[in-house]
Amino acid sequence: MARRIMHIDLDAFFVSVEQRENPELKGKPVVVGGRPHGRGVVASASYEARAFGLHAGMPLVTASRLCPQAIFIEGSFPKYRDASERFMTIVADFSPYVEPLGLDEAYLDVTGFESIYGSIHQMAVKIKQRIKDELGLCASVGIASCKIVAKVASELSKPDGLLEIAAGNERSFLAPLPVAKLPGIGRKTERILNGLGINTIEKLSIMSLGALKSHFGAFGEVLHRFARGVDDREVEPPAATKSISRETTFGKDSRDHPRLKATLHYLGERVGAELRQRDKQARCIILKLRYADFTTITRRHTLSQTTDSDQTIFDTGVKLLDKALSQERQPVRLIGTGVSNLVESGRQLDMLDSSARRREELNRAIDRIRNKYGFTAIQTGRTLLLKDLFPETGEGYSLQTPSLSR
Ligand code: TTP
Ligand code: MG
Repeated sequence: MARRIMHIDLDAFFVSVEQRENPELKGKPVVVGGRPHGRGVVASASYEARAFGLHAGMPLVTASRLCPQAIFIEGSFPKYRDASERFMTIVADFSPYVEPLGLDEAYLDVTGFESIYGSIHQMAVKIKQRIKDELGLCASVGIASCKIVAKVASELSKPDGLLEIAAGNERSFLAPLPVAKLPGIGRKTERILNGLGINTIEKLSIMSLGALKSHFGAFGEVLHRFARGVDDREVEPPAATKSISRETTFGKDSRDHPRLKATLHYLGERVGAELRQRDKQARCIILKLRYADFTTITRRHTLSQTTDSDQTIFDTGVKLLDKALSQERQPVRLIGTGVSNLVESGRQLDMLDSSARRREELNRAIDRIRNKYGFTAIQTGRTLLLKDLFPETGEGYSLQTPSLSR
């Protein structure tokens, strides 16, 4: 099936967040980046400011000369990060194949999604609407058969745009555009190309591969493909979590075995809960210790079967702990436990034997209560000892777990 790729980019992102919070800024030339006479550069300019020639990267001094009436705002990053996270969450509701780029951009592989939304165009309309309703921001969307064309399309459609390039039209769509519109072509490449008389993407697309390689090396091959609207790069979701771990530093160094074990149990339950929440199983259990002199060791044990059970994480951790302590006399400053070599769980309860199954069901029941009332709503028998270590665990019920002890 021919691929459909969507590129979404928020319009004048930093500025739009400021305008959302202060409607007086709407419809005006606004710049986020700092004081007009400071040494900084423009980070984001409203479209009204762009009409005066202002753009990202321009020194603020130049910007205030070109557009003295512009409103300059220093900006505050946590606000933008928050909006960015919410943007990515909305987008992730529409496709599991999302590749976030920076703060305000994402690629989505939406191949085959027309069956859900009627058309990919309709899907894009819905995404834009949710971003508007829930974030108060405008997004521009490009749709095409590959990343590069989708990205150029979203850029060209701005602001508040939506542009779909039909399969087969990639090259003719790019052809008339100036070379600088092709992502990857910066000032320097543009200058070299212009020096060779290459101003449009069409002219770039008919340059020989040999000539491009002689000027730009390996990048010449990329230019050759991109200029013809050819780009087989996949949409790559961020690398999956490789390990999960928790650790804690004691207020006072300790070699007290029950205390070390109880802490390990508490940390192991946290690791197990996250493992199950992510629907993963682990093959490798990790123990980390830091001794009083700051020497830090990590010990691993590989299981014969994958697990997501608190009990297995704990039992394995204790074995590693006992072995490590037998080889070292110092008290412990920090203890941690974790899991790695993760696989999708794809768990089938029926395949487990009855005691493993009971344990599994118990773990899940505990997870449900903790999700509802907080992690410390339940303490398993072994972690009760931690009340003085973690006073906040003193609240809530305690659940003795005889079924966990064999
Ligand atoms: P962009 O998406 O490149 O720009 P934009 O969202 O402001 O405008 P457009 O409508 O053209 O998409 O970058 C997103 C944000 O990243 C931008 O609002 C501010 C920040 N940024 C910088 O801090 N410095 C920069 O040089 C650029 C390009 C962006
Ligand atoms: Mg943007």
